[in-house]
Amino acid sequence: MPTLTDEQRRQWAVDGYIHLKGALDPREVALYSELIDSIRHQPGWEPTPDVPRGHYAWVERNPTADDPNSFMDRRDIMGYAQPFLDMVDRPNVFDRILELMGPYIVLSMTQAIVRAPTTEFAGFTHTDGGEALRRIRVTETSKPLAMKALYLLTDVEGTDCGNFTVFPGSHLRQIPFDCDAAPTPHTPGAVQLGGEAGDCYLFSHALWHGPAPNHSGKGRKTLLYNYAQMFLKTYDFPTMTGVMDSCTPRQRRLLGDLGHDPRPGDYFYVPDDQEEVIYEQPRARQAA
Ligand SMILES: O=C(O)CCC(=O)C(=O)O
Repeated sequence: MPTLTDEQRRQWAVDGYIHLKGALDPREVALYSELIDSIRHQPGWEPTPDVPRGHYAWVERNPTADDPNSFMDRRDIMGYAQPFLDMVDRPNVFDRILELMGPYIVLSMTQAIVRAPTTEFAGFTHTDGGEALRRIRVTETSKPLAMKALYLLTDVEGTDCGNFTVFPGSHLRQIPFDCDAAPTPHTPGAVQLGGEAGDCYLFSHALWHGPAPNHSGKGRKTLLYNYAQMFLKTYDFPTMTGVMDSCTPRQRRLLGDLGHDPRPGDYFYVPDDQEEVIYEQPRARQAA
């Protein structure tokens, strides 16, 4: 069953992202926001000065954990609380992801980010997936290699408020750059998106995007769930631990459990029951 409107399909193809309004209700926004505040006090993976850009190190607690508006970038969040796991295949968003990506996918990473209000952060933009994936661009009729769902947990009004910033169409047309001169949230063509707490943006890995500076006076909170075609290596698998027992069969599959011991061919050729598991349908044999 199609879950995207014609306009959303157009926006995905032409702009490389879709804005879903009201994906979370106010009660959920409050719940996830409080959970983000609480995980700051617990150990986990965060960027630290001693690891290269894009890498994460184990920290015992966020350095400014007592200030919920301060910067945090925590990875692999599913183990902290069941609601983070529930979000993996949340129907009103995951249905759309399935429509865009098809059923042969895995969950590649989870992340909670707070962009602190500060004059010291200029924002940045990038494509996802590091140095190699940036050089690979699919056509507009192709399924995406990877994509993210970004959930806003705070309202973002105006510009330079930590806005999620995009260069519409850049998923199809590479922006020429060198490492010293990547486009910024103020480069011509950048669009600093506004939105309300509870909205979700779906965007392609190949879209130039990133956070704008935040001069709003309050922290901008987001949750991110990244999905990839199964044959791609995932960001978080080596650290995804301890949650399998709380998962539904579909969530287990999305976390990389193929239902058998590892063997050559895994992830490139999918298990026979992949579509039944991912679409949560009864197996054809059982139904017959
Ligand atoms: O908006 C943000 O804070 C960063 C989101 C982002 O750049 C990403 O998910 O790659």
